[in-house]
Parts: sequence; structure tokens; C-alpha cells
Amino acid sequence: MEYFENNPRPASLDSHIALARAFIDQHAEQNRRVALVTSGGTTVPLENQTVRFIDNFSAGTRGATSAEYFLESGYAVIFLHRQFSLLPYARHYSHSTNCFLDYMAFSSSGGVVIDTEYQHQMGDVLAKYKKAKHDNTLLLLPFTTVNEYLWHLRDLAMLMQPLGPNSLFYLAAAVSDFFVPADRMVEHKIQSSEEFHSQQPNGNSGEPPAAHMEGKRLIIDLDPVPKFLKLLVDKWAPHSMIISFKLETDPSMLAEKSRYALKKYSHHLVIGNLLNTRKWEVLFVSAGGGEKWLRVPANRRTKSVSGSRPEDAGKDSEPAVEIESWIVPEIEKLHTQMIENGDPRELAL
Ligand code: PAZ
Repeated sequence: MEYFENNPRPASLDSHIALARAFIDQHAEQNRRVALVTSGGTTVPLENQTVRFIDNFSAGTRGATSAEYFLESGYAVIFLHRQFSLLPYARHYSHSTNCFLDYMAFSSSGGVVIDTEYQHQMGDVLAKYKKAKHDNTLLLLPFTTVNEYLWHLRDLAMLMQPLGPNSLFYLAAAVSDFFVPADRMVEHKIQSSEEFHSQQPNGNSGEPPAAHMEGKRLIIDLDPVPKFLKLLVDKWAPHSMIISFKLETDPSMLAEKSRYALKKYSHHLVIGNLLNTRKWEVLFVSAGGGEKWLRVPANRRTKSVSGSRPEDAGKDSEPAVEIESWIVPEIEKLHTQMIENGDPRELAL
């Protein structure tokens, strides 16, 4: 694919692939299913020596939470995530409203301990975390830019090919649809001051750099990111189960756009979600033509903590039921059907 000829191979890729190879070999030997879970947002740098970049909202909640439920369902998980976004298990204590220090207290002897109020809850999380470490079932691989994401996805998918239908792709990352190609990227920080505009050379292509100043205005002219999902389905992972997410903000478009994505890419499942309600409702659109909503009932959409309001559900507040605890078992069921009955791309919901 032309993209990979024209955009640089990330420096971290070789070491990540070596880790992934050992991980995949171990789990292939143990005949364990392997899920590649992508999570968090990708950045689009405007300069090679990056000061400015375009980003998106994703915190990695969907990916990190789902990864925990895949692990609980017996999968080994390659967690391809945006650096510094939420991680499985650690996510419970890393959010700004959930600072880990709030869970700690001084003991009578002056040492630091977990506050008795949280011992039980933290013990549960710790036990699962320790098990994943002991069994070596969770591999954390970070990316930052959309270019790093695409290279990793391609190379990991090809590495997972020998797993055949025992492999699964759960594409929850919020991947930019637009980017600055390497040959239209300026090297140095874009100068906002008109006196210094001429000091920035053009990109290598002869075209103006994708991000440049015109007078006092910053002009950003982005290329479309190539349709990597088609390549993943047809070439990089033809025997895997592939699940993508579709994010919309307009409720009237969600079902249609999800169906459109499934038809266009011919994979197994699209999970549609809306920005404001994504923590408590999702739409499954499957290859068999089946569609169904998973919805957390209204009375379980917020935890009963002081200060959390029902109208905030799906925004900053945390639901009492994690919808991923319903999504992942549904997927596991579909995956089992696919492994046992072959891959007709007509999985009944
Ligand atoms: O990371 P998060 O939990 O805040 O958000 C999850 C999500 C909305 C990014 C994910 O569910 C999703 O829809 N990902 C795909 C986005 C898209 O490219 O359409």
C-alpha cells in the first residue's frame, strides 16, 4: 500500500513487534484466543518536530474497560493504546476524579495503607491485575500519532495471522480520518509571526506544506487517511473476527452509518454509539443483518454517589453498570459461533 511507502516506519515498531511475537507464540501454544483491542485517540502532528497537533476527545474508557472483560472471558489481550490514556485495571484509580491518593490512608503506626473503606473493591481489581500479570495475558503497546497507529495495526495483524479464527480485532480507538502526509509536513514549529514566515521551507512535494501561515491565519489542509479497515479485512487479517466501532453525534444517522460501514468493509460487526450516550447504549449491527440495542436501564446509568446527576449519565459520570460487561460476552458468543461453525459472515444475534 502506497501509504506505507510514503510515511515513516515508527521507531518503536521493531521492539513492539518483538514483544508481540513472543506474546502471540505463547498464547498460540496454549490455544488461547487473542484479542487486539485498540483504544484512545490518535494525534495528527502538524510539524515533524511536533509542537502543535490535532487530537480528539477519546480517553480510552471503552478500550480499557473492554480489555478487562476480554481478559475475564479468557482472552489474551494486546492493548494497542494511545500513550497516557486509560489502562486496564489502573483506570479505576487514574481518573482525575478518582485519584489513587484518595484511596490511601495512614495506619496507626504512620505507614501508608489502603483506606479500609476501599480494601474490598481495590482487592478485587488487584487480584485481576495480578492474575493477568502472572499469566502474561495482557500486552500494553502505546502509540501517539495516527501514523504510528496504522503501522502497528498492519504489522500486528500480519503477525496474528497464524492464529486464524482464534484472533479477534476490537477497534475502539478513535482514529483520525485526516492527516498530514510526510511529504507535506514542515520540519520546524510553524511561526505565527509574519516577520518569520519565509524562514519555513516547503515540504518535499513542491506543494505548500499542509499547515502553513497565510497572513495571520493558520491554514490546515489535510489528506484523507486511507481506508485501512478494508485492507485489514481483506488482506492483513482475512481469517480473524473483526469488530469496528462507529461514533456519531446525530442520533438519526447512527443506524444508517453503522449499516453502511458493515456493507462497505464486509467485516463481522459494527458497534454504533453516540458521543453523549456511549456509556449506556450501543447498537450492534451484525453481518447476518441482525441489529439490536444494548441499553443499560435508566435506573442503573449512574452510581449513587453524591453530586452525580442522571442527566450527566454518559458524560463525566460513571454508570453503575459498565456496558462493556454486556458487550464483551455478546462478542465472545459470536466469536465462539464463528470458530465452531465457520465464518459465513452471517452470525445470528
Ligand atoms: O475512549 P472513550 O471511551 O472516551 O470513547 C470510546 C469511543 C467513542 C471512541 C469508541 O466507542 C468508538 O466509537 N470508537 C470509534 C470511533 C470512530 O472512529 O468512529
